[in-house]
Amino acid sequence: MNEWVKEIVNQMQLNLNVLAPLSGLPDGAPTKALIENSFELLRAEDWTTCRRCCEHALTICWEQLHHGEWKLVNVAWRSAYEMSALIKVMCFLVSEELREALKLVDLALMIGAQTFSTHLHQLALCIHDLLPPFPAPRHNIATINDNIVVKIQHPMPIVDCPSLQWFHDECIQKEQAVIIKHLIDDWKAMHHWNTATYLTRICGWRTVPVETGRSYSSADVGSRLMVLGEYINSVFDGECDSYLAQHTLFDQIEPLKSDIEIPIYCMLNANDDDEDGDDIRINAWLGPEGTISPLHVDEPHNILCQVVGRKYIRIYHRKWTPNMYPHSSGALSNTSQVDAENPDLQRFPLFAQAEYTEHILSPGEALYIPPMHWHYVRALDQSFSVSFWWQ
Ligand SMILES: O=C(O)CCC(=O)C(=O)O
Repeated sequence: MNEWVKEIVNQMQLNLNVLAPLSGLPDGAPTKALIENSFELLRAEDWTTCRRCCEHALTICWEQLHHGEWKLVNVAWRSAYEMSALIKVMCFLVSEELREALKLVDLALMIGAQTFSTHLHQLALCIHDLLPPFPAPRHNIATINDNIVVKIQHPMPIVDCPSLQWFHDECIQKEQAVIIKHLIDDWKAMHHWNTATYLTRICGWRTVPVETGRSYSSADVGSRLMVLGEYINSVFDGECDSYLAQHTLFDQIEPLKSDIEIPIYCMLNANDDDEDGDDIRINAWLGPEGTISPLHVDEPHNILCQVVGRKYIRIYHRKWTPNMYPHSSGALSNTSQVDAENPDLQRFPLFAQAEYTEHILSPGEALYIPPMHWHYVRALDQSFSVSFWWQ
């Protein structure tokens, strides 16, 4: 293990601009000096002092990153967090604290500035391999609730993997939500993601954020970090009360990314400079039966692919926005106050006039949602979906 540490320290040293991203830190902030010191102490193999020094830097960065709006945070704090975390990971490795090291690698991947993501991904893979197999749940296969029957009155159009031209003309241009069959038949995920042991073998010891509460717009919403294997086991065992929702899991856990493929349709209308698909945001949605994503809109185009379990979905065209009663506050201004399946028509009378289409999205199906179209989603089973957002 010390060999890896040496190798990574050498790589960091070789990267001459390593400290350059930190130049954006405010003048007088002690963080840059703390990180420089930690790096010197790391090279000198003075692990105890190094650890104290980078912990101090990490605490300062964490505080800076957790006040105010995330998108307004100075990116130099994310670089500083990533750098201090990487140094502390080295200290953990030297003392063989593997789980602590892996958790910090994950935090750095999630909130760092991605200057060292190659190192972090490599570390995550190696550390995960060194840890013992993740304990298996009682139920290895995802459960389908045969007893749930939802009557569909306003079906969505369904197409069978159309040509790019057809998709462009009929869906993108005409802003038509549509169910696409056979788009994801070849994904490895279709064969593997309904077993807990497969998922935990690849990423059981990783750390992820999960949402708690009835839905993200309810008063009891919260979030916490969880070991992914514990989360997966709680879902498969039917004991889960949270939702791994809208998380860029595949940027964090690379081995899972090779189980999916970016749908070809995401090329259409995409930014012309985006040859490698970097501007496509891929989100994971993994959770128990009953998760609810309240009626809301997103700005990007979206293809929501269903891998495991079924979801009841409703779509309202964006022309119905005046009937949707969005929340007035900033973060929820894209979300309706109306409970789509049980609307309070006394409070929200115009909602009754809005027309919708609906579908039970089943494994292997994908749904195209045009920009700013209202969508409501309720999981009927334990479920794993992947969404692709592009502008
Ligand atoms: O699957 C869900 O719960 C919500 C999906 C969604 O809202 C989206 O992909 O934008």
